[in-house]
Parts: sequence; structure tokens; C-alpha cells
Amino acid sequence: MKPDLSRRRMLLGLMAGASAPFLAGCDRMTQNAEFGAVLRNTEKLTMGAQRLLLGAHALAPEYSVADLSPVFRANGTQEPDSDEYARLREHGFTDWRLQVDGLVQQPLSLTLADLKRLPSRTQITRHDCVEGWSAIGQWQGVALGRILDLARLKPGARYVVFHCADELEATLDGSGRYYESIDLLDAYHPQTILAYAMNGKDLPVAHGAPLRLRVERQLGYKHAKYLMRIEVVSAFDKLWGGRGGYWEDRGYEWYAGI
Ligand SMILES: Nc1nc2c(c(=O)[nH]1)N[C@H]1C(S)=C(S)[C@@H](COP(=O)(O)O)O[C@H]1N2
Ligand SMILES: [Mo]
Repeated sequence: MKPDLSRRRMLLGLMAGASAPFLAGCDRMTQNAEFGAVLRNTEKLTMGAQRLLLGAHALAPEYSVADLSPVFRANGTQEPDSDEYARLREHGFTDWRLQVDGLVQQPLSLTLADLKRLPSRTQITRHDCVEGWSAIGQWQGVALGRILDLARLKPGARYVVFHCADELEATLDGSGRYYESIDLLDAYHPQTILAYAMNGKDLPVAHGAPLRLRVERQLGYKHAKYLMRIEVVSAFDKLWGGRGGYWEDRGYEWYAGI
């Protein structure tokens, strides 16, 4: 990336050169029609590449405190129905750990305090549920990319799987457990955070305490609540229904772009 950017700056400098005295020596070169055409084409190529990249990293709109929804509906599981979760909740989630494993060089086991010590991002965004409702909320948390950097990805890493505490459908084999997955592009998106606070307070149980995913350019069901474990994988086709998520296994799209 760096060489491209400095090359671009150099080219822009050259193109502005006609009026810059210290570049006067270049005038003859830039006036040469052929050389000018090469410069213009390179510029177009560089801009095209940048636009492509920017497109992939486009930010979801952010709002102001005045836009916050007075009521933010809770959807899906409102409280995981397990003794383990009840115990964690009773102890204020001090015993809770976020496991980070799979294709990483350094598996992690992080407390809520560990996560809160890392630099955080706060964003006010609109949540869009596929069922046809939206709400604007403020989320604070740590960039998922930062956690992945701490764990150091192994070659072959392509997707991040989120394993949740709740079973949305009671099953004997565990296939009713909520899970989700995103690719590394979304995982490293600047607005993709592991949120521990909502509207300025600790994340309420109904909204995924103690930690949930915010992946702002996708629909609500991608935003896994009640995170327990993050697993880095090369493919998710062997996991549960093989479609990369609880709702995906039941027919929803894996890429739920808004
Ligand atoms: N673990 C878990 N995560 C989940 C769900 C769920 O049932 N369990 N529901 C999803 C759906 S469909 C939506 S719209 C949002 C709802 O988030 P909210 O309860 O904070 O509104 O969480 C998503 N993440
Ligand atoms: Mo949803």
C-alpha cells in the first residue's frame, strides 16, 4: 500500500508541477503529450484501486445522541436459559471469559476487565432487523480486529465464528445453539466491535450481556449476543448446519448486507 500512496503523491506533485517553481524542471516532461497521458492513466488506475478498497470499507451511517431510540427492542433470546449463564450473571460476569481460539498463534482467555482496559470505540448506529423493525442505539466496545491482532492469525484464517451462550431452539445435539460468522473483511472493519456497553451503561442482559458483536453493515441477526467464544476458521461448512449461522442454517442469507 505504502509505495502506491507515495507514488500517487509523487504523480500528483508532478501534475501540479507546472505552477510549482521547484518542479519547473519537469515542465517539459509534463508538457510532453505522451508522458501526460501515462500520468493520467496511472492516476485513474490508482483511484480505481482506492475506490474499490474504500467501497469494501464503507462506513455505516452514524447518528447523534439526539437520534437515540427511546425504546430499543430486544429480539431473539432475552436471557440464555442455562444454569451456567445464571451463575455468571449472579456474579456480575466476573467469572465469564471470552475464549479466542482456532487458527490463532496465541489463544486468549479474556475477562470483561481485560476487554475494558483496551482502547474502545463508541458509535451510534441503526440496527435493522430482518423482521422489519429498526432502532438507533449507542454501542461501546473494543475493535474485533484488535483482539484478532492480539491472538495473531495463522495462515489459512478466513472467517471468525461467534459461539453464544443461548440455545434458541432446544435440541439434543446442541444444533439449536446460536452462532454466527463473518469474514476477515468485516472482522477488520473499523465499526466492527465487541460491545460491552449500550447507551452509556453495561450491556443489559436482554441485549446480550456481557458481550455482543456489532457488525454495522449487516442485518440484526449477524450481531451475535451472549458471546462466549470466538473461533478463527478457514471454512465453516463442517459446523452445525454448515451455513455459518443459526439463522443461515434455517434459510437466511450468510451475507446480510444492508
Ligand atoms: N445469541 C443471540 N444473538 C442474537 C439473537 C439471538 O437470539 N441470540 N438474535 C439476533 C437478532 S434476529 C437480532 S434482530 C438481534 C437483536 O438484538 P437486540 O436484542 O439487542 O435488539 O440480535 C441478534 N443476535
Ligand atoms: Mo433480527
